[in-house]
Amino acid sequence: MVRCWYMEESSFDQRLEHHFDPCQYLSLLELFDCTGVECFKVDHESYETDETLKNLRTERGYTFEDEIHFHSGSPNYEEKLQNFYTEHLHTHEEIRLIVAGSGYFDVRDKDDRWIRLKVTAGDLIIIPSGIYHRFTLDVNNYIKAKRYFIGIPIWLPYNRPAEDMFCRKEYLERLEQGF
Ligand code: KMT
Ligand code: NI
Repeated sequence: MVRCWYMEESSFDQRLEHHFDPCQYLSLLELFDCTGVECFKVDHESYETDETLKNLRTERGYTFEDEIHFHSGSPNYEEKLQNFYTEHLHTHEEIRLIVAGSGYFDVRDKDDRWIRLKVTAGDLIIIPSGIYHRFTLDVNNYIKAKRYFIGIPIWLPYNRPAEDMFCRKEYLERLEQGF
């Protein structure tokens, strides 16, 4: 299951956990309330027949899927790692099911503080459109994830600041109203 905590912001090695002392964990409900991020548990060994995934696909209408594989031997590894870790948003939800390996998604809460989400095999996360976020591998340097999308996929990141974008304004309204 996804674990999440407020992260301290030192720039020292992005692949570490970056806990405060003492650690400041959040429950998944607290995470949802202050970000709108949703987390689910899926059987990663037979995800094709997993009921949770099946229901999400039909209820939310995912029509596209592919797989992303990212590790220290990937082409342009350093550049990609930095691009993933540059704070950005998207005009659509970012839906990821981790099938192997692990990593961190960082998301900004309503007070603009970083929350670090540790994802491992079987974690499915939905990052709302319009929220500032980023991704990094952890010290194991390996992740394999399924990506889902409603319609024709648009993976374009818009780096912060993107305050004038419609999806940003819409996100802030939903955050204000409590999703
Ligand atoms: C993304 O779009 O930032 C990613 O998919 C991160 C790498 S795979 C979990
Ligand atoms: Ni993204």
